[in-house]
Amino acid sequence: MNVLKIGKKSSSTKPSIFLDCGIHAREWISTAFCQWFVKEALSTYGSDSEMTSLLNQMDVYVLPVFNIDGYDFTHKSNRMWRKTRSRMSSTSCIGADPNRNWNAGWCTAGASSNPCSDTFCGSSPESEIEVKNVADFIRRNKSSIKAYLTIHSYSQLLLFPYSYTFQLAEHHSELMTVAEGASEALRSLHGTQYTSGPGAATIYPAAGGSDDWAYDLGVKYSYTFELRDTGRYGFLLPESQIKPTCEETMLAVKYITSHVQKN
Ligand code: ING
Ligand code: ZN
Repeated sequence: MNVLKIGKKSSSTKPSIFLDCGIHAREWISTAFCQWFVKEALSTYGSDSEMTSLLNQMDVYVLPVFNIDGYDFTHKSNRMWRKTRSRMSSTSCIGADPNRNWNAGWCTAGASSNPCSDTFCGSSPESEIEVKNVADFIRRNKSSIKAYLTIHSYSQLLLFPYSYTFQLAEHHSELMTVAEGASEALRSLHGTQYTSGPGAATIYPAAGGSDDWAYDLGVKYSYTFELRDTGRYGFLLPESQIKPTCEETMLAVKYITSHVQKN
């Protein structure tokens, strides 16, 4: 797995933001967004004041493809694959859901203990090597990481903790205010409407998700994006929508990073 660190070089550790794409194999617009983000960062540093200030003050860790084996499988065998491609000796079913495998209310809601299910939570928290690697990375850099952003599709939602419980997060009102500002920024470009809220109440209860785990570790600004669309094309978002989706999502991401920088 490769993670990029983007930011102005510094002799001391800068505060940082962690961004991942492609936790789920079939959500191709997600991996497209990380690629777009890197291009924008490199091509607008020095000309765009918001990007310049962000990369001067902070580092952005970009994990462009989280679920590498699953992503490869969607190109070669099954376009609708979601999970990892790990094997267990006890079953012929393959893979676990990398967004049900984190140690956050693990396997208590909206997840399955059946290895053949698309929402299989895995044999234990962090049983999936991809999840273990990213969790280790975030734990190791915990003191610098101020925000965790993870990109999924589809449904046009901006979600934040919690998904494993209906309880409101300690920073619920700030997380909600920032999410609504980000959604408004996103909508300003092409009119795409997003709904903001805690995962459990906004999409469905689901334990073992990465945003809940990062938040409980102490990363306050922890958000899950569900990009376009709302179901017409779903995971098979047409090529013509890649650019507008990435452009509008950039505005929301920049809104959040600006807020994080100020806090
Ligand atoms: N949706 C997410 C999923 O993993 C989610 C929703 C977000 C669940 C945050 C848990 C935590 O099911 C998609 N489309 O993957
Ligand atoms: Zn997903």
